[in-house]
Amino acid sequence: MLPLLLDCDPGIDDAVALCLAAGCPDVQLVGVTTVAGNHILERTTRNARAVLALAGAAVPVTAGCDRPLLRQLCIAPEIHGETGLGNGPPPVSDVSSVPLLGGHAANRIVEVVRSRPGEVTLVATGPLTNVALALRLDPGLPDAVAGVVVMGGATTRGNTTPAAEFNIYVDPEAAAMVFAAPWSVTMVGLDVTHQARCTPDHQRLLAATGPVGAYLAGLLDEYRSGGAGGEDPAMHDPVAMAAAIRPGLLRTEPAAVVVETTGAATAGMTVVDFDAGSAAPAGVPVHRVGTTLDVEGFWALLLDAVARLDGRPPDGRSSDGRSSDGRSSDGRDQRVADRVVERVADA
Ligand SMILES: [Ca+2]
Repeated sequence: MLPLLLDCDPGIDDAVALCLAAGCPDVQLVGVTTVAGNHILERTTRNARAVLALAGAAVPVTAGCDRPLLRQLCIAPEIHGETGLGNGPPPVSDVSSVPLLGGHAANRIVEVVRSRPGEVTLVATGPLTNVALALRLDPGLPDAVAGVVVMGGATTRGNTTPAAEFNIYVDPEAAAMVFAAPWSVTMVGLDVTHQARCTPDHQRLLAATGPVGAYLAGLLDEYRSGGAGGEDPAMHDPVAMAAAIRPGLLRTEPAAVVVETTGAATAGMTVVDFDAGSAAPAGVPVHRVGTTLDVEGFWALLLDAVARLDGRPPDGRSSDGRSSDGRSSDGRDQRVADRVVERVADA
């Protein structure tokens, strides 16, 4: 079992990442911490608990920073909806099955990692405020984690400004601290997450698994019509989660990464130096920057995890070959489903 701690700001794609972790049989989700980002902290915390409740995962949640280290918070309701999970009702109204711990997320990160030295993988899918504070609290944290995977940044172009991706843009100072720390971050940036687009076929397969998949498919409809402007939405946070669970899905290259904090037009830009990756000067951490994703392997992992949460076989079909909503799959669905089954069988 892979012990995994998720720091997140749900957020539609965070919700999918949470379900991926909760449904993956070889992952032990040992904690969830929340940060302000896609929405205000109160919302991201409530949303995390609601998604975990939907998934039937009573993983304790700890709230963290309600604003970036130095800057004003900016949130993204135009992309993630009025509630941070679209504009509709929450997936469950009673979140009491998912405990909300007292204390601060930064302390919780240190506590969980230190409780199992060398074992816990930290995945961050929001602004890096909590993680930066955890590094300040415990400078030895890099030696105590098994790995750290960050959804953030880009090697080419941003999505919030021409230079910056949202998570890094919201709190560039925190991100700069995280990338300057003496650990090797697996950076899952836009260059990789844009390779995993959620097509209508994928959405139909998700919807067919049962209530959890149907809820996520509905959220992805809002993602598609909102921030994605009608295009197939990129699965940012789930790709980072998948890279933590199955590192082989992500091809990476070593690189030095500096986060721009002072540029008038470039604050939050991740300046990725691949040339320095193999010969970085002493004291400059070498990170693993994602370049290519095994897209079909990613979808196989995600659909299998959600199907497990819904108590369904991975392809969403019951034994009579019909989809779980009673309709026969059309040809395209069938082909995607067959590939998913093959991939799951290979895994
Ligand atoms: Ca997020």
